[in-house]
Amino acid sequence: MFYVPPLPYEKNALEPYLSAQVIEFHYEKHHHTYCSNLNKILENQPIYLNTPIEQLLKIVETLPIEIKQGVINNGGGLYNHNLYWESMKPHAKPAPEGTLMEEIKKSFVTFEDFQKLFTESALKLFGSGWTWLVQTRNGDLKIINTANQDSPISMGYKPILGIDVWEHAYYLQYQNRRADYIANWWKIINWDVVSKRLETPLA
Ligand code: MN3
Repeated sequence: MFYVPPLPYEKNALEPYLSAQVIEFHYEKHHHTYCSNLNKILENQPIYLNTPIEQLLKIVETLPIEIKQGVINNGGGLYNHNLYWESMKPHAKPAPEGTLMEEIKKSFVTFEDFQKLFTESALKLFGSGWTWLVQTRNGDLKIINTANQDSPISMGYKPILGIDVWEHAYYLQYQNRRADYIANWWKIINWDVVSKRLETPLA
């Protein structure tokens, strides 16, 4: 059985950058629905139901055809949102320190250049999807966009940081102003959690 981890803060804790109302719908409705759909899809597949979500996303291409797309959509939806909520906090630092900062500079020269490229990538994503900072197999950092709930894990990458740019992530508060949502999201990143991902192997 899969479950949705508790939010690591109160629903109003990220205001004014992300409203309690957005979090209420996004976490309680969207996120929980991915999880319950995944459990439903796998209810007769006990082996997969007991596989860690990261492993399941890694082997998604090998899954039986009748469950594969459901796992891509709902397993991806579960994992991506777990990572999204964990990556935010109130009273956040403006930038990472230590290894993550060094690696970002190695790949993007300055932190500001990284932020600019990441933001541009998120702004130009057409339709529903996510923008990610990922680590490739040879250890480099890279910015990618994924469609729908596709997981970077299924592409052989380790997700380090991700922003949900589906309209459901911001529309109630920002309407069509995706740029404002992204600009404010940078103010609530939990860089300690994000840094730890870089240093920890994927489960
Ligand atoms: Mn979402």
